[in-house]
Amino acid sequence: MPHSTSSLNGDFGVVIEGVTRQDLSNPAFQREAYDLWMRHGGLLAVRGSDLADTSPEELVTWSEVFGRVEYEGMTAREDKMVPGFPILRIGNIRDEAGNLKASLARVPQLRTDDDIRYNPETRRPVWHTDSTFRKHPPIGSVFHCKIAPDEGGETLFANMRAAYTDLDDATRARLDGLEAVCSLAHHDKKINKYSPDYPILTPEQRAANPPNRVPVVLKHPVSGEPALYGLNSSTCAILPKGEAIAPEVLDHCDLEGEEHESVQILRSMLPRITGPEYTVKWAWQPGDIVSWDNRTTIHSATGYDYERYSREMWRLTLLDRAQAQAAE
Ligand SMILES: O=C(O)CCC(=O)C(=O)O
Ligand SMILES: [Fe+2]
Repeated sequence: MPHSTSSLNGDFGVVIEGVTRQDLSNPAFQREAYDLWMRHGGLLAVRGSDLADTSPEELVTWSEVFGRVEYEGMTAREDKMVPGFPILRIGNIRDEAGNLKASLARVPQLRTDDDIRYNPETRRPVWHTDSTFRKHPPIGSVFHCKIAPDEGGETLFANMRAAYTDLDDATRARLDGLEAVCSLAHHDKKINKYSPDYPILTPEQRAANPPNRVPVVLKHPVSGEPALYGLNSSTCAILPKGEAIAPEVLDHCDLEGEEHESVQILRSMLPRITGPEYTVKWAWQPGDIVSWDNRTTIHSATGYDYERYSREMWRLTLLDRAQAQAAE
């Protein structure tokens, strides 16, 4: 079957259909896919009738097209990984003993497409950039569907390049000078508040994970294009670039702290930048593989009926190849 390619929302997001497992390791197809990914704002889906049987090896090979696959941290979550591979299972599947075999975070289901837009009252959907609290945040992810619920469980994506470009000159100039302060302690505490069995950091872990600063407007290292960046549950304050963190602001980044009011600069923009002109709702079919770029997109999970349906996703994390080499 020949491939057919279609855009998802204007020039944001693209899907290639009629893809086979063999295509995933074909260098010409890989080049075409990488090029499409770059030209469509860092959101690419592939779909095809035999992709549900994609092996872990094939998925790793495919993921390497977009970045360096991360192997770190595998042992910490061994029971939730595909054995022997850097692949995290996400969903609600269990083994015979009833133990969860995947990482599960319950979120409300979308009632209508109007719920895609961020709601400041409920603070849902939880639109975010992944892991900005890390010294070298991941550049993206590859997400593969093994089992899809009959309804719900979609993943939402928003176009942060267009969201930035569409701002007025004064706002762009203001944001260009800012940094987001992102703290793992703040992140874990926030999750612990609604999922009390989620562990908070020990004093040693807090010392080993000081807050990280990321630009609010990130220049993509390959395309050179700017995009809004730094929205994460770990974002505890927004500061002018290079400005020292005052002790009272630092308190907001620790275990007991609410996020500092400065985060409103970003948060107040969310309803607008998650409106229909910027977003894609990806409804999963088994076999689908989506690659996203954290430097140009934000995303959010949506819920499903966790008692009634099963969902199993395989997730790989992508690191910057240049950075990985520099660190070695
Ligand atoms: O489960 C999803 O749809 C998205 C989960 C997510 O945010 C992630 O894997 O980074
Ligand atoms: Fe995420």
